[in-house]
Amino acid sequence: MAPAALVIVTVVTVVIIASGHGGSHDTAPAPTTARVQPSSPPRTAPDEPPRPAAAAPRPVALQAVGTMDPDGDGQEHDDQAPQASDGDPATCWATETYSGGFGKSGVGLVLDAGSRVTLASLTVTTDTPGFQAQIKAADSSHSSPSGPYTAISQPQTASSTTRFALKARPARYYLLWITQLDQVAHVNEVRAAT
Ligand SMILES: [Ca+2]
Repeated sequence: MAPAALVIVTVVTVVIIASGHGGSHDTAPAPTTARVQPSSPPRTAPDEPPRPAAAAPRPVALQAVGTMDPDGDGQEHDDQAPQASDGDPATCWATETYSGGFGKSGVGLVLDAGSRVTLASLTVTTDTPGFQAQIKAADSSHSSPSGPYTAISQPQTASSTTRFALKARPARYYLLWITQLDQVAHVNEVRAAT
């Protein structure tokens, strides 16, 4: 091949290569500019009804004012009763001591709320756990510390701190009714809440 022809072929080849690369940079697809939509609209607050303000527990002071011993002599360390509501966890009302077995349907501690109130819970603390007890309330129509009383909790075996859930029932007088014990039961403090 003549030198001139070789130059022409070379130039043409360079032009073809250059044009083959040309334009390749502007063929990228247009970027997607659409916003990503959430799959569902944002949640609004759940449709829960507002809680009534009265649902908040409110402490109710109880005064231990007496005892019940219907199967015995009618007394059960009555003078110690106030020590179950004196705010001092070290002092207590103690049942009498039953060394030969309990042998009674129960003995009780009478609690006075001061006025008729519907309690939701009553909590007992003791340094003699293991006795069985339940909570009773005086019939509304007979607002008397001597009852008659109706059970408003399930019986429970007392721990150091025992919370009794109560059936809603307005009453002024409540009874911690102890139905089983090992020789003696102490009630160091009682407290209640609506
Ligand atoms: Ca006490």
